Amino acid sequence: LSDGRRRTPAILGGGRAFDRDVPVGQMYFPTWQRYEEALRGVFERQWYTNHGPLAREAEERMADRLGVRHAICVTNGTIGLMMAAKALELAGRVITSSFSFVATAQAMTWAGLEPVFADVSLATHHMTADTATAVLDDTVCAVHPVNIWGGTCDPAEFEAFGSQHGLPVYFDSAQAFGCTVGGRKVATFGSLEVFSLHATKILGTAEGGCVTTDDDDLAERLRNIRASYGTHAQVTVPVTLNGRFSEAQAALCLLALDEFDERIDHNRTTRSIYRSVLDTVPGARLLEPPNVAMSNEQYAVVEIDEESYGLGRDELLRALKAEGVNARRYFYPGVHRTLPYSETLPLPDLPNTDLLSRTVLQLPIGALVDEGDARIIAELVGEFHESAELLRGADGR
Ligand code: T4K
Repeated sequence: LSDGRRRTPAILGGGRAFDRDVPVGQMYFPTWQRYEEALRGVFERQWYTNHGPLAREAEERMADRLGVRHAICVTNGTIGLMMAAKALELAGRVITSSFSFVATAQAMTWAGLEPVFADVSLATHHMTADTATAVLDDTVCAVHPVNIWGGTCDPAEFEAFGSQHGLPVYFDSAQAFGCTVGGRKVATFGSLEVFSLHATKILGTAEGGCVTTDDDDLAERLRNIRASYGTHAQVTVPVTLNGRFSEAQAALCLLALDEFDERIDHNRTTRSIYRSVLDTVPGARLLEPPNVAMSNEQYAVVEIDEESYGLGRDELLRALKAEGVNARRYFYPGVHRTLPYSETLPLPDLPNTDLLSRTVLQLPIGALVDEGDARIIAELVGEFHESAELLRGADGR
């Protein structure tokens, strides 16, 4: 590769560039020794869940890190989104982005709401006040922007939009933990924000989530919903569930907070390698996380322009997979084209979402990708551009 030698791409029968599958997920975990040490205390105390000492400490440290009054840790991000809708006592239709993970809309459906899909900006991949306005009507009861790619929408713009139309605004910030916008930390915008702490996220607790808010009453409602009227003063809520954060999750969370800044640094280095190589490849553009002053750098998102790159996104994906590069086409298709929405809702006109879902590719980044891996992957993208004619239509079978 970097020495200029030509190799036969694996999809055409050559040897694989990697002898393992390189994942897109972050997969940052502490060493086994550190985790064992933390879990020893859990076993000694024989207190495994139900808001134990590690969960309480994790919530304090999360709130501190995020600069918010309340950080309510939950079993996973999806449950956090379901709880959010119930805590806000929403009823009706909610504007959101279809260019997201299906859980964004599915959590609404669980909560008895109907998603109204707004389009996104081609430049930022995020919903804007303009695209939300285009689908706004009297049946809408809230706005739910989604922050993706370690970037965000313009959250202050949405706060103003909510005030102007008398609508609560709550954010799916599953992919934006640790980001800042114009001097304000993501976690403090709108009525509340929901983060995912899944293993594929930069602050991973295997499964996990966190709901943040500066509103004391809302926080109390969320805590009551989380644990069947829970651990704090009881307040009336529409419904409860079990969204508890176990001590095992909390142990991982505390260790992850210790390592968080190093993880961002590692991701930043990986992205800079991708950027330096991909800058020389026509038609393969690395997206910079939009709107943020600081990003968690947790995604390497590439837009493939078929005409100048020479191959379509899916052809590139197949060629990468054959090499052991487990790139992903998040988010394909847009949620509006997935079940049940494709059958139960009129198909909305979302040209930008449809275009991005055909052209965007996630490259591996995170703990399991070192500088050498990133260089090889970026060079493969360049090599496939050079060999586009040979590769067009190849399916590796
Ligand atoms: N809102 C947004 C905007 C979200 O992105 C998400 C989650 C949510 C809401 C909901 O939050 P959670 O309820 O999940 O906390 C993955 C994640 O499971 C999901 O958390 C994430 N977004 C979504 C974007 O990606 P899949 O179905 O693509 O995951 P999977 O199993 O295919 O793994 C992805 C990559 O990571 C592969 O390369 C394999 C690798 N991997 C994965 C796991 C779990 C590993 O190497 N080891 C592992 O343990 O959804």
